[in-house]
Amino acid sequence: MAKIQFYHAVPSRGFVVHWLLEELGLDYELNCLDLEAQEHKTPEYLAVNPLGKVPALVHDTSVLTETAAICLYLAETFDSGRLAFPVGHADRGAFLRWLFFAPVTAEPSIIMSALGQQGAGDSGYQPFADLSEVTQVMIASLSGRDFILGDRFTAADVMLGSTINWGLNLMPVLPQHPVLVDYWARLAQRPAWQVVQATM
Ligand SMILES: N[C@@H](CCC(=O)N[C@@H](CS)C(=O)NCC(=O)O)C(=O)O
Repeated sequence: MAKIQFYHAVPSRGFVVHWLLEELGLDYELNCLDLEAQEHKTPEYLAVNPLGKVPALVHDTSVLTETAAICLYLAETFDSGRLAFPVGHADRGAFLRWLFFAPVTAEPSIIMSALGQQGAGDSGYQPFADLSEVTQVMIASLSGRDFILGDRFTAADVMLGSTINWGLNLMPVLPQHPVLVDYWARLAQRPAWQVVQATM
């Protein structure tokens, strides 16, 4: 079986996938692209991701882009019983909800806010919520629990925690609310994250 090929760049959302690869203890080939040098726009890389964006992952016959899709694929393929909830499990719906909430709803909200931009405004077409609403939902959902699904760490925490770290520390538009700060502090202690952090 061919080694997993992971296409990454520093800094980028590739950190999320890198973290999960380390959590899973997988053997993978790290292809770190230099975005400044436009290595993500070469014909070789565009054959992997025609959008020329990272992260991407190739495993056997599967070519994946989209951070959350890669996380779901890795967690389910390599350790469904630990970092993901399998089909039929009572918590699978909540797991999927939070795995996708991070990149689909929280991340655009954080970016738009950091750039001082309005989305589609009150048109009803904006596919994500305002930052204040997103923040309230995350605080309410994380209150009184160690991880987003309770006491069990999963790939949803890798995705959501990375987004919260981004909004607290890298593009700091989220409030330094103790629930968010403590959640990220808890996640940042994980040995797998520390491996990734050492590459930053
Ligand atoms: N929706 C994609 C977004 C990927 C993305 O925008 N990646 C950025 C780095 S964080 C990128 O490759 N930017 C380089 C470019 O667009 O030229 C995902 O979730 O993986």
